Amino acid sequence: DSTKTVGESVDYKITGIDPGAGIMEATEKALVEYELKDWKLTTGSGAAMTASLKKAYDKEQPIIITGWTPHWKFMKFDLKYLEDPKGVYGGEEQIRTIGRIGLQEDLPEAHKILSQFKWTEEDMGEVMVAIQEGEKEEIAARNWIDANEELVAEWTNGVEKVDGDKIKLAYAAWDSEIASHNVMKLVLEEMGFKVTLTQVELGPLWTAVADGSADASLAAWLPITAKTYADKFEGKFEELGVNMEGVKIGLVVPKYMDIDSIEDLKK
Ligand code: PBE
Repeated sequence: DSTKTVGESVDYKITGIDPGAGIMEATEKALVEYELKDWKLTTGSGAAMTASLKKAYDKEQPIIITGWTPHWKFMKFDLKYLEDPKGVYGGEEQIRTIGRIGLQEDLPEAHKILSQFKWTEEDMGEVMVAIQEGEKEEIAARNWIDANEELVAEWTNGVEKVDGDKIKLAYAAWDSEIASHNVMKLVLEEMGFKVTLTQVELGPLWTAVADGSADASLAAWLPITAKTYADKFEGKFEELGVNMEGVKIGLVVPKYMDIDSIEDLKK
């Protein structure tokens, strides 16, 4: 119905993900900064969000989601970021690898691999799309590693194999992090580690790295998205390096929607 405002057409709803995600905090802030008083942000999960997106998209219905890049949704659907003139979502950032204090002494070879881990949006995209198309996470990771031996060799360059040392990686249930952690699990296993992946929300993830109950995570979107956690746990974790450049979060809509900016939500 073209006589409706955007707000009316989506019931003043932005489809969110898990409550601990940095993008949820940023979106609550956006609602205040853009004075979107009648609007609400719903909570759910990454998987529920993409299911809602698919459902709306198939019927060409309006929907506004909390979105991020890299993510397979941009490869499967024609989507666009809403402009953010107030800069609430902060533009491009990085995904960084974080480790617990003491990791270098206790597991120097893992520390080295994690510090050397760096790939691109395209690399991660291949793993994500394979999983989204029904491949098992571990098989998608295996196939990607087999096809990218040179890059993987850079991560393990100068590393000696170990004999069953245990390492625990914490990650969140987002498609981007499911891809990265499954790849790293196999790489560490090839170097002799016994790897446990634990899936938690973002708050518990940072707590686990800070209190040492997890060894590392590849899921630190900084300097903006996870800033609250990085500030809270300052001095209680080590930054091991940037594992991806040029990533981004924001509000995302299908291209068939006739709006371009977060400002347009007020109309
Ligand atoms: N995300 C994906 C995360 C970082 C990676 C955008 C859902 C977050 O909002 O914290």
